[in-house]
Amino acid sequence: LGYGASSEERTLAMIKPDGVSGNYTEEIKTIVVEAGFNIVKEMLTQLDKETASAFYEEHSSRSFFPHLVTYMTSGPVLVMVLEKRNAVSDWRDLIGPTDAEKAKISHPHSIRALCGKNSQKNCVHGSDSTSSAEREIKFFFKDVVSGDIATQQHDEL
Ligand code: RTP
Ligand code: MG
Repeated sequence: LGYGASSEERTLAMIKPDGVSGNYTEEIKTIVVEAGFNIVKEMLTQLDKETASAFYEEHSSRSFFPHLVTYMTSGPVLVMVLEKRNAVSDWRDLIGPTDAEKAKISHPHSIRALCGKNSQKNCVHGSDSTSSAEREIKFFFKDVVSGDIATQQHDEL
């Protein structure tokens, strides 16, 4: 594939506070690279309430939302932009279902089975669609777009 190949896709991945504090970062990054993803960007950061609430705003009316914000602000997270063909759906497949307890049974080789605990503490995030990926990548990395590299360089001129 050539420079700026349009078949490459990007997604937003995050190692959540339980994943970082549980020392799963290196193991997860090894899985990421062995699955063929290129880690385009990464950032270790502590989310505040406003940022976590804005990131998950689609869930703001759900009963679990306050717990989600408390969880996501409980410690540092590692945010990554991952790139490969079919990055969005391949990363969702690799992390497994939302409920880590169920993942341990139905998807025992998934990342959530490895380091998640339950339906809330599930150690990793993945964009659920290409449009979510575009929004979430811009949310954390204003200088990275999900389009090809040539377009980015053009925009930066
Ligand atoms: P994510 O957005 O973090 O990748 O997770 P997801 O798509 O698999 O699940 P989603 O429905 O988007 O939920 C976002 C996060 O909210 C927490 N959650 N808690 N019943 C509960 O207590 C509950 N349900 C969801 C989880 O941390 C989930 O990943
Ligand atoms: Mg989601």
